[in-house]
Amino acid sequence: MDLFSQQLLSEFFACLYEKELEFELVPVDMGSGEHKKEPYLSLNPFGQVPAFEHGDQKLFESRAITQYIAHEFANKGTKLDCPGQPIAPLLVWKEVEAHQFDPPASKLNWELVFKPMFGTSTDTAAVEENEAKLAKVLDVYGGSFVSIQVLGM
Ligand SMILES: N[C@@H](CCC(=O)N[C@@H](CS)C(=O)NCC(=O)O)C(=O)O
Repeated sequence: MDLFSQQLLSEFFACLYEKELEFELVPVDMGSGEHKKEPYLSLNPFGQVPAFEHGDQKLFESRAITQYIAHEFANKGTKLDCPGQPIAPLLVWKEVEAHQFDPPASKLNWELVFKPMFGTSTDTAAVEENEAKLAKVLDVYGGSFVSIQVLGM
């Protein structure tokens, strides 16, 4: 089982350790553009980290990878699904995380953390634009809609 990534990804480590799985972390040198060339592109044709290999199975997209691990190793380690719990809030808020929260948060991570690390300059207009988008999402997360719909308060 191999996890290809440039950085330490807490959600994968949490998932792999909870499932008590052995794996190898294969570093991808994004600074030299390793993720945009073969052989990495054969793991993720979009040239992004992370990617994951389990036997003949090759996966990319972080949410697909963690869901695959939870499903494939359902009977090992900690149970990561929630049988018997209402499914609707889980489905909705998983999509919100993927489509509302993650795009501006990832962009800010890229501009403010990775670009300086690789010695390239931060796009300040992109930072401003994505800070504003993220603030709107965080307002929803902190608002009464979430308290009622998700937390049932
Ligand atoms: N939707 C993808 C996003 C992956 C992603 O944005 N990866 C970033 C690093 S955290 C990346 O590879 N950026 C380099 C690029 O897009 O060229 C996932 O969740 O796996």
